[in-house]
Amino acid sequence: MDFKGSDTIPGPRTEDQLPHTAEAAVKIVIVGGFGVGKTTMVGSVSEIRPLTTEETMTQAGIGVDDNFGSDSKTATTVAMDFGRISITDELVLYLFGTPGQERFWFLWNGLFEGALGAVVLIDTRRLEVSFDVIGRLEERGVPFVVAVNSFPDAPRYPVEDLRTALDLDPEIPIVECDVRRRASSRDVLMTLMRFLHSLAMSGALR
Ligand SMILES: Nc1nc2c(ncn2[C@@H]2O[C@H](COP(=O)(O)OP(=O)(O)OP(=O)(O)O)[C@@H](O)[C@H]2O)c(=O)[nH]1
Ligand SMILES: [Mg+2]
Repeated sequence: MDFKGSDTIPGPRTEDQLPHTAEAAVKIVIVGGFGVGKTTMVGSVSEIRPLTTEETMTQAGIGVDDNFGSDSKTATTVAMDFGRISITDELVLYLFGTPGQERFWFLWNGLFEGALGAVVLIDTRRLEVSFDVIGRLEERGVPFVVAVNSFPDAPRYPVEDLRTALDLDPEIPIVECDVRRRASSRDVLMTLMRFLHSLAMSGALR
C-alpha cells in the first residue's frame, strides 16, 4: 500500500501560530443586532485569517432576514466569527463574533461560556436591534462596552442620550468606531480591556 510521507500534511500556517511570548489568552465576544458590523470588526482586527460562517442571504430569507439599514449586505453569520489579536507580547485575545439574526441565537449560551468581556456594537439607525443583546449580557453578568459603528448616514447622538436610550449604567464606556478600520476596532478592544482592568481592581469582576 502506498502511504504519503508526513511531509505532505500541511502544518499550521506561520501567521496562525501563537507568539511564543504569549502567556495569557482571554475570550472576548463581539455581539449586537443584525448587520451592525460584527463580522467586519473581527475581520479587520484579526491577525490571523478570520474564520467566518457566513451564508448568502437568499430570496428565501426575505421577510425573515430583516435587512433594514444595510441594503448592500448579501451575507449573514449563521454560527460565529473567530479571530485573534495580540494586545501585548504576553496577552492574546480570542474574538468570537455572534450571529445577529434571532433564529440563530440558540447558539449563544455556548458562545458566552468563559467570556471575560464583550463588545456590543450598535447602529444608531436601529438601536432597538441591540436591546436584547444587552439584556442577555446583563443576565449572564458578562461585562461589556458599547461601540457605536458610525455608518455614514447614521444619526449622531450625544453619548449621554445613547446611555439613556440603552438604559446603561454610568460606568459603562460608550465609544465611537468604524469597524472597517483595524486601528479603530483595536481601540474598542483596548477600551474593553481597560474597563475589565478597572473592574478587576475594584473587585467587581466575578
Ligand atoms: N459604511 C459602512 N459600512 C459598514 C460598516 N461596517 C460594516 N459595514 C457594512 O455593513 C454590512 C454589515 O456588516 P457585517 O459585518 O456583515 O455585519 P454583522 O453584524 O456581522 O451581520 P450579521 O452577522 O448578519 O448579524 C456589510 O455590508 C459591511 O460591509 C461601516 O462602519 N460603515
Ligand atoms: Mg456577521
